[in-house]
Amino acid sequence: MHGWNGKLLRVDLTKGKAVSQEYDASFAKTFLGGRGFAAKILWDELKPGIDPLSPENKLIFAAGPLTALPLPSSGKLLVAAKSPLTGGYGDGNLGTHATVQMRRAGYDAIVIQGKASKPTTLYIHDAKTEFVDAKDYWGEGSLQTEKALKKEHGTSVGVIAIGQAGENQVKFANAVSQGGRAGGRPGMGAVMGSKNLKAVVVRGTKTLPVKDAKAVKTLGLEAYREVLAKPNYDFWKRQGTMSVVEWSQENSVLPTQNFREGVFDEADEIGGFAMEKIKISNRGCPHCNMTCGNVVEDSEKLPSELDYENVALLGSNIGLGNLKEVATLNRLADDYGVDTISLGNVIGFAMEASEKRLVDYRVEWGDFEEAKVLAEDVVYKRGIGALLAEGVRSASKKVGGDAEKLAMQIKGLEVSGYNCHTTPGMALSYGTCSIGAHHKDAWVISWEVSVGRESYGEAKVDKVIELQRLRGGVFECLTTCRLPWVEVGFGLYWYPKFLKAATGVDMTMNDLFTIADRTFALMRAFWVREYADSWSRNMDVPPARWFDEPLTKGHFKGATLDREKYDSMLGVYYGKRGWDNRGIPTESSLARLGLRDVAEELGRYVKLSV
Ligand code: PTT
Ligand code: SF4
Repeated sequence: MHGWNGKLLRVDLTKGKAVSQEYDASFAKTFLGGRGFAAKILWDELKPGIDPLSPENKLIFAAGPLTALPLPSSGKLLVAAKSPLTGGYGDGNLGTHATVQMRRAGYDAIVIQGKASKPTTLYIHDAKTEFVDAKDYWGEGSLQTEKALKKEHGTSVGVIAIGQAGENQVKFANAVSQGGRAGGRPGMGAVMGSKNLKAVVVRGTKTLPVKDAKAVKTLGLEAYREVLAKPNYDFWKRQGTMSVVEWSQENSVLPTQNFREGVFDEADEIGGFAMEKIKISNRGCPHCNMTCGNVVEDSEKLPSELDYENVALLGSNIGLGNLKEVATLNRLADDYGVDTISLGNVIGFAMEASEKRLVDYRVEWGDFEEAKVLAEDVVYKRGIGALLAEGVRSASKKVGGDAEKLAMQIKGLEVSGYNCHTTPGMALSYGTCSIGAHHKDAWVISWEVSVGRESYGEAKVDKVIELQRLRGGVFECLTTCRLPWVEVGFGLYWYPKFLKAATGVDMTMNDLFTIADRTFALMRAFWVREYADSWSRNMDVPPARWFDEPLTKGHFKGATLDREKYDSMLGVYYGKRGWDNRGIPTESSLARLGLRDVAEELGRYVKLSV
């Protein structure tokens, strides 16, 4: 096999053992890498109904056949497990040197099971694996932990660490690397914490086994040049994803005050141009020449790396219009190792619940000092923080009454940075995303706003599926960054060429879409098997607020989503996916994707349509 190493590292923390396991070319070509590998392994190997925070859960770090090669933005890593936040399939994607080092150590993925008897760092150096006592780091933030581990093992190692949120098993704790790259929104950090795994440190010295090294090099040089020559390149380097703040404000989709509005009076204070005034430097992921991490100085004079989502959720969504203060909350979230999107959601939920006197706790919109205290209370599970640490779905149920109307989540995952009162296509994207309400699979909103947001027509369904195939499928399985294509218009036609040079395998974009659909069906099957009898079409429906509570500000004042039209759009989506009217893949659609065995197993939990 070329391109792929053909090996996974299997780690059992309970036994303190690690073994290398080979996989064959057929597995590689059927599931490609990253998300494809993770979905297949979790489907095959997890017993349905297990507690995600028990030793039985498996934590997977997976790369793809292009990852770590000298090709544009190839330094990404998928982290996946059964999610403690949603109870379904969970994953995230982070840029990290650990992915480069893992591939050079000879592995395409690390699959971790069991639980260490004490805080542990997994240290991998090529074929050698060690379980190192991490007691000195337990209780430390992720940033300090990474720094210390690099001091101990050398600066060339790749490190993925959790902070206190992961240790305390906050349900939306994530995994952090490179001082502020973070991944695994649906609680992948909590899964690490539940396994007593403080960090993974990895170093590899091997050469990747590509089919045609010369072609990879030549294509890479040409491709990097194409990225550099794109008209939007300079502006992208200046602002990265931060320019989306102004775009969202102009289009009335900036999440504001717990998603009840789409415009924020102080949006200019937290947008891309405001960010440029306090920017110190750019950071990025390995092998990327369009580095987009905006490092700014926060209100405590410390560096913090800002992206749109961090600012939308920890800024406008909680009514905070001071970017340096937003940056401080963001830096604390990175250090604690907690997802900024869910954190901004739970804080927004608490602020609104306080305003409506639904909880016996007071916090005002935009109160920075109190938001800081609240973030710490969430991480250490103190007072109301203990409730919020479970996520808004669970917290709102416990508060009861009208609180459920304030819970901005789908399938248990808090909504990311777009208010959908006026964008049915984006609502469908959130509704059908494979991990819950995240924009990663189909960021359809910019296209939707340009073609007409009012339609609930078939074209929108088609676009959502097209993007889910590309973003949620091709890029997550190749495990390279999608932003060269999304943001500067780097051509998709490069990827089959890269794949051919790296692996020797000819795959067209259509072949890649089939892998994407297979992976998507597997992730859906995973959800349905976990929820079994309680699974329903409602799992794909966005929060009630967007249907029932009109916007009170901006150009779209008075607007809401239409429930009936959304439901019929969802029906069209199911039909095109080959799913029945409950959103469950039919036997024949699974068979078409080569997943007959999945149909057989799923049929034990729910009756499948033919
Ligand atoms: C992603 C989600 C996002 S999406 C952001 S900002 W974004 C938030 N970032 C967080 C953060 O930072 N710190 C923190 N403690 N929590 C955070 N939670 C949020 O996590 C990120 C970039 C970005 S910036 C995006 S869109 C793209 N995402 C990609 C993806 O998903 N797949 C892929 N193949 N390429 C991608 N490229 C881009 O990567 P999750 P990163 Mg992220 C401070 O983790 O769980 O996937 O959720 O990884 O290395 O930071 O790069 O406006
Ligand atoms: Fe990382 Fe940004 Fe480069 Fe993507 S574009 S690889 S997120 S630095």
